Amino acid sequence: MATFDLEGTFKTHNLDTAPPTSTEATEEELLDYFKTMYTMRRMEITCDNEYKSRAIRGFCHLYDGQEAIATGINDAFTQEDSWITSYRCHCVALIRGGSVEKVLAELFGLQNGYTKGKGGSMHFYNKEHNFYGGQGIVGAQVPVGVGLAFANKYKTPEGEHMPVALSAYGDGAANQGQIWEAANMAALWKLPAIFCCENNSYGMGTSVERHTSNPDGDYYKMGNAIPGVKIDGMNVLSVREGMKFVKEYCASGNGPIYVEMNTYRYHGHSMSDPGTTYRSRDEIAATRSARDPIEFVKKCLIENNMKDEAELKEIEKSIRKEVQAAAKKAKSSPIPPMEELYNYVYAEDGTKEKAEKQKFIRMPQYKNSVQNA
Ligand SMILES: Cc1ncc(C[n+]2csc(CCOP(=O)(O)OP(=O)(O)O)c2C)c(N)n1
Ligand SMILES: [Mg+2]
Repeated sequence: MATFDLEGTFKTHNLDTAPPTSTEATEEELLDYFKTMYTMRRMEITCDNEYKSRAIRGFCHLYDGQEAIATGINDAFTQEDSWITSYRCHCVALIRGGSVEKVLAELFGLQNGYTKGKGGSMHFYNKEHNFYGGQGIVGAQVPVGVGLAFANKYKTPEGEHMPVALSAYGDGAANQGQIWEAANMAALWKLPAIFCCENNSYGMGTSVERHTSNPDGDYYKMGNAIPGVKIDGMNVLSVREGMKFVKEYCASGNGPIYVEMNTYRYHGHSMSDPGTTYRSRDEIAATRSARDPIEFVKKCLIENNMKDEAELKEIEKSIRKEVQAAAKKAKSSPIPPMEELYNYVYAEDGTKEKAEKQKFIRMPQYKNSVQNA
């Protein structure tokens, strides 16, 4: 066990209390964060390679650089808490009941995938772990997340702690009207809703300096009357402690809260963006060397004599092998059968797994469309 200083890693808005200025973490916890984040990193790098070899097609948005956010939130949450995010969702899918094999099989469009090969990169979903995706439309997940917060409040007896509902969105999405409308409703009804902006400094190809009228961003203040917390999203311990604080605030009936995670994305916006036309290679390299979330945890382990450099290298080596093996196994999955097209389209009564058959499915060529008279 060691103590870690969190001074300066939080800012608050409209709050009388704040997350703690230090925390403790055990070797086991830190090692677990390191392994989780390194697995995420390798999984995303594998996606990059598989995309370039055309085994993965379509849209594909990678999360490398942002791993501490999903990891820290997950540690502060239980499976009862709801979580919904944007298209940049592979690593949340992994941590909410997934496996590298299931995530990659989904990206390959195969039957053993997380969503049986039908969702692809942007549409992961896992009801059992209260993970609701994965949305391709910028900002659209936020009102849905407020609906989840409504459900959590509705189902919890008055006065008891509620599960919270987190909607993650980007800095580019943050100025959308639908977020404000949803936040207003959440505040009026005191819903346990967390508006979590993952500020990675860029919208698609536009920096925060260009896309927001507030040059500092200050996304944690955007709820105006709604309180907010800014968290160092590259420090998994800050994310964990900040989100424990935020969760307690919302779960105990105080209403919604805004969170801004300060982070960075290493890859371009998606696989079709090299990511270097609107920012410099030096900026990316400088972030990697000064703020990398995985290097941060490694440093915590080494400086507290919990693990040495060589031991961590060995762990990295074995994770690389595991991810490679998972990719191989994912590729051996069968392709989804034609019938899979009809499943989960319309639910019969909300309880049955198998949905009713759709009467007509329009395929790209009309003559190939499917009739189910
Ligand atoms: C309503 C809508 N407008 C535009 C797009 C195209 N688009 C996809 S992602 C994106 C940028 C979003 O940036 P940000 O919210 O910062 O998220 P990040 O990709 O950085 O995680 C845009 C404009 C879309 N998918 N939906
Ligand atoms: Mg962004």
